[in-house]
Amino acid sequence: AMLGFAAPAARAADLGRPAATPWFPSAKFGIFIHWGVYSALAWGDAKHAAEWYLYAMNVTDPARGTGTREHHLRTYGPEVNYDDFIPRFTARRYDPRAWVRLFEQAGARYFVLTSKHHDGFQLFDNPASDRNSVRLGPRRDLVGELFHAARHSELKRGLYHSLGEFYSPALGTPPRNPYTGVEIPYTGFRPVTDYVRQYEHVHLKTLIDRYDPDVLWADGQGYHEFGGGSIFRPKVWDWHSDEILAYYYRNAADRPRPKSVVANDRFEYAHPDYVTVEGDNKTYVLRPDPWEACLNIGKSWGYNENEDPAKIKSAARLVQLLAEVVSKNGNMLLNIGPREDGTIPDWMSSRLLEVGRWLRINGRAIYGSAPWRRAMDGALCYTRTRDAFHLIPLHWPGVKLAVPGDVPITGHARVRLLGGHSRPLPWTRTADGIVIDLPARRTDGFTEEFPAVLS
Ligand code: FUL
Repeated sequence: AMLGFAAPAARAADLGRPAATPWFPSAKFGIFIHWGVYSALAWGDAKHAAEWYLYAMNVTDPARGTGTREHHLRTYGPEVNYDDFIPRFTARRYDPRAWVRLFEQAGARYFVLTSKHHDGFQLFDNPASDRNSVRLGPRRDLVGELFHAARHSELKRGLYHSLGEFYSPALGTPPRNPYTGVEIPYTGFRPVTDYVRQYEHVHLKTLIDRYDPDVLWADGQGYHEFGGGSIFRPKVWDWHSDEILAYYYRNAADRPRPKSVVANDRFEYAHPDYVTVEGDNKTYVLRPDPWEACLNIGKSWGYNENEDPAKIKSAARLVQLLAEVVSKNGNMLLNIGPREDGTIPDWMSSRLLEVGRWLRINGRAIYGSAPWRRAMDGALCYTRTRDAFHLIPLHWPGVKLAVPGDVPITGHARVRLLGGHSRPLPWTRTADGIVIDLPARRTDGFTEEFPAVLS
């Protein structure tokens, strides 16, 4: 017989991942930040979020949405190019300490800032390109300042980095004036012959060396040929991400106290640390492995003055989504889009503070929790922690909460409502399950639309 001895699959795949306690699956809630030159244009159309402005202004096919193209022509005229807005991205009132305080008050355990989006503008200096916020526009290291401000906080620090770019001479798709088709400079660009190794890898290695991120959130991996008016062309690019990820993990492992770091699933590397599920109206499913729902308060990731107020989610809705995602073993990465000057609109920060207020009372059922055998029944979610089982009705159920008979409430179990009302609630077993008597009114200070937690 053959004595085959195959190395376990995980060995080949682990790329030297550090042996440190993973923080990511317990963190549950993070803040995503989309900020860049597009924040100065601050405009999205029905089909394009604001951070896609550079692309959207080039769209000529009405079926794909020419709203931004028309808006630009109307507002600025055909001579003004996207890069003319680099000086209007000022970060003038950027207060990274205030951002960190806000994220902490929101109850977030990590953040992920765009170090570069698809427009190719970097929020940090690097040897591969001058198209960045240190050389141009704000003339500040926007990444470094936020990481520095958070250095003593509990927040884990992450970076979103788009591998591909809409238009780049290095990709054979230089930018053109959308209205004349004439080729225009790609401000700050320095010619390279190998986009992946001389440019993208230099960015990522610089980010790892200089900022030591806890999360690397790649994106734009399939968008390397945005140009010529067509996107999502067949993939022709190899990002050699295994090299970068090995470098990233080694950086986290080779130190007196190795730390756990994660990379998302958009590196085109076969063994991501977690899977991302993006956008609204997604059907979330309970998954055994770490995953993350990223979503927006409104519709656009980048700041959009044209945001439809009817599409802005309430704080209660955001908490409902958080509870659902967590009951399904996921994290929620909730996005904000600061203005070009670094201020965060009130309608964003007020919602974050509401989520934080809810988490201060109910976080016991969220942070560090694990899913139960079912995520939810109807509008009732479940989580469990080491010594408690948690029921999370997505909104106030009224005077009685009916619960299926198989939930682990047995014997002399005591059920308490978190927030203000500490007495155990009477419950009885009926033919169909369990019925818990609730106080006549909510005592946790939230309106009926908010989830409640019974532990
Ligand atoms: C997508 C991007 O195209 C969006 O602009 C946004 O950054 C979202 C989180 O990821 O792939």
